[in-house]
Amino acid sequence: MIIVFKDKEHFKKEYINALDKNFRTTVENATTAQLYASLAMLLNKNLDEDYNNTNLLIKEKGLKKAIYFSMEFLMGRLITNNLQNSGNYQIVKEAFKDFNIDINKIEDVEEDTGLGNGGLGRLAACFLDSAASLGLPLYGNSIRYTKGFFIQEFVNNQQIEKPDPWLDKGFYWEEKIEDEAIDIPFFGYVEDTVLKEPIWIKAVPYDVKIVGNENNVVTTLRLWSTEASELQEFKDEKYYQMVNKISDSLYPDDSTYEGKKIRLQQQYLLSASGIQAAIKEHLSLGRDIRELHKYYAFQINDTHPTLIIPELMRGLMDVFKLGYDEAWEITKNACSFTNHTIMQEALEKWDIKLFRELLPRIYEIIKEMDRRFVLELEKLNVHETDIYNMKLIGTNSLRMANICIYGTHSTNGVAALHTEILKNTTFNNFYKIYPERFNNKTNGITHRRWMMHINTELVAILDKWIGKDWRYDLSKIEELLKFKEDKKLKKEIIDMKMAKKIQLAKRIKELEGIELDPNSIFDIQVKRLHEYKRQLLNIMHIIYLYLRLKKDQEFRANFHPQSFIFGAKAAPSYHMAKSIIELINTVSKVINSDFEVNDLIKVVFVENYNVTYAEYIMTAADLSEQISTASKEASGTGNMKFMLNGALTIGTLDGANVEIAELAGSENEFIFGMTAKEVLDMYEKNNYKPREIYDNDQRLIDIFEFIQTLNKNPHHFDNIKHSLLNSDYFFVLKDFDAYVKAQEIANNNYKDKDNWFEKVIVNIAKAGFFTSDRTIEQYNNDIWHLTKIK
Ligand code: 26Q
Repeated sequence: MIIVFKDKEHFKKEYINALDKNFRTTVENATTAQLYASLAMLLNKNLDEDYNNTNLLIKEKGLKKAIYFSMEFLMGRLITNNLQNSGNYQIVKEAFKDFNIDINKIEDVEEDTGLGNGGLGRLAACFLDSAASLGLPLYGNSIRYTKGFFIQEFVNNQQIEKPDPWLDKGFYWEEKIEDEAIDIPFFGYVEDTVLKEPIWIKAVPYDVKIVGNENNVVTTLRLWSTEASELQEFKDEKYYQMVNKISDSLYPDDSTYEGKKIRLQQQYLLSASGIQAAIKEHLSLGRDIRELHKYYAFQINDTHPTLIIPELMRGLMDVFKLGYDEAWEITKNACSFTNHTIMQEALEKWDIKLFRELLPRIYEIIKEMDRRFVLELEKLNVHETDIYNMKLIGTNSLRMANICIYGTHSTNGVAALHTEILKNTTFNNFYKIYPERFNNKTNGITHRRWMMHINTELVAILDKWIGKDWRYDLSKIEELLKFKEDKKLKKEIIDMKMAKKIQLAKRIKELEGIELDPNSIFDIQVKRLHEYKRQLLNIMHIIYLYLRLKKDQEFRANFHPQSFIFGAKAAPSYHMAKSIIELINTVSKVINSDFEVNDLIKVVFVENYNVTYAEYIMTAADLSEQISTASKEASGTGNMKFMLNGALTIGTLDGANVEIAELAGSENEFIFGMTAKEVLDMYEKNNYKPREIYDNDQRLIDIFEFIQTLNKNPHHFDNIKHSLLNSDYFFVLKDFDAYVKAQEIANNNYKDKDNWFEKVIVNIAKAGFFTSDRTIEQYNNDIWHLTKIK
């Protein structure tokens, strides 16, 4: 176990020295910012030894490394995790107590490292924690965006985006590695496979330490930044602008044409720098380039880093002069691909003209890949429409998913249902030809951050009832099941949930100014705002409830108070998503100030939902809202965090909800609505008539009449109504009745505390499967084949 500091007194001495050295100040006189900065710097420096030893061991033993290429790593704060995993949290906490300082106040100084949009980015962060904690040499590779994901503010109920200059306040966990900078060429033209007169950009790596849990392993997340290159002779204003733009900001999940070129530059920069760094390291250790795939596994997180495939081909052929076939075998063996979406419109495509202008040599290589692929398919007598659909290059665009499936040995989905849909629908044509490439890796979450660090109340209960082994092997949490009927355990779980609800209520009171009753059901939907995730269905049900509570006395008498909590950011150009946020905020104000009902229901939309907010929210839910249109949510990971902390799921059979319901038993969740098969069939038959549903359901008519009263312009929210009546692509109206019924059952069920908390215990006990430690072990066993460091 790494204890960086021998004991409390040792830490205090070093810390007092650090404050003096950094800021010429003392514990008594320092600002919280100085207290935080000195703690972060001191800890970071003290992790060096384990970091160096980890590197040395990997080199000496010649261990294979996996590089996780991802445009996003949504890390949140590092301080707590680094203190906890390094085994120093208790010592430091005690020392601060002696100083009369609340350590939470110091942790609160740290800004979130928000280098991601949502699920995909947070998954990458969980994977780093799990791999390091399992002792697997997995390294993250991404971009050091000067601005993280935007900060959300609400003005007149509407979302406003503010930049997130997260580095400005000081980021103490990174180290710039000047020596390992790499020059990356863009534009230019190709003569005989050689790129002429490109514009050079320097990619400079900053390494962030990733601390394994109490195992002395420290790996890294490498973030590439951009600077002017020494190779670039002509440098004007425009050049410097381009240099800055590339690592300036993270692109929110939308597809406006603005900024497309920059996004492609980011993707190539990330891919080329990572691949070239690996090749350099490989050669510097005296190994043969032909053995690259034996020492590196490159994981492609969604299609955003697709270009590692042609970039690796370019290196092997143009620089190391291997033949095409040999280069192809190495590339395919080294690379593997994870898909995170089945939404057709989200499958990445790049305009040929733009691509060829920016990356002329890479384009040639993809063209050659495509030519050979078509020959292979023709030889296999594949039907010509299938060939057209599978080609890497379509009429106007490059198809990144096709390149990934063809150019790797493994394609995986992120939940069982999702992988089945990939195999049978989305990529069925590829599956028929390469069935052995397709596999499932159901997502996971690191139970250290998402339970141990944020729910010490639950940790104490588990330790007491089943011992501590579950901490290192979360499947052992199932031992709790034997006690599910035990009154004492139930009481402790009830108290834990109450404590977490009170803590969240306090935070919400402070930040949002809204008071919540911790005795009410905490019903929570937090995730990106997307029509397919159906926050709209949630708020429509709330409006229905509101109207009914006001007029139906019997219903009122039987209703258990319920607090509805939302958190979500909408992509800045996603108008419908922004309208839905405005609708929820508007409804929230009406309900919360209506004395006829506000002791029974409250609605809160928390501002700027991010990882740190999530750390308060995930533990405090009674009901976890997972209500996407079946087939649309690839997996979801919030659903797992809620489950592990004792919430019951109200949800559709979508993504990993299917596995949650299978593991915990659907009698212990509130499952409703269309199945994925029904949804996909209905799309195919094209016979859905939302207007008929609307016309025949007075509740829906009343809801939209009410919505018309919310704004002085009755047509203000008409876009929402029109979209539902004219297409309702995500079947909100069709699932409305089933959702209302599921909500009614849940509300009723909550009144029987004994029964509810037995279900809660079953859910906690069955959540072991969802640790990302399990996910990472599976990636390793099936795809990467790394040896553990110890
Ligand atoms: C694409 C083009 C241009 C700009 C941005 C993007 C872009 C950015 C982010 C496209 C997609 C994303 C993020 C996708 C994502 O988060 N997917 C989620 O991944 C989770 C982890 O596997 C799953 O649990 C979720 O179901 C899935 O929605």
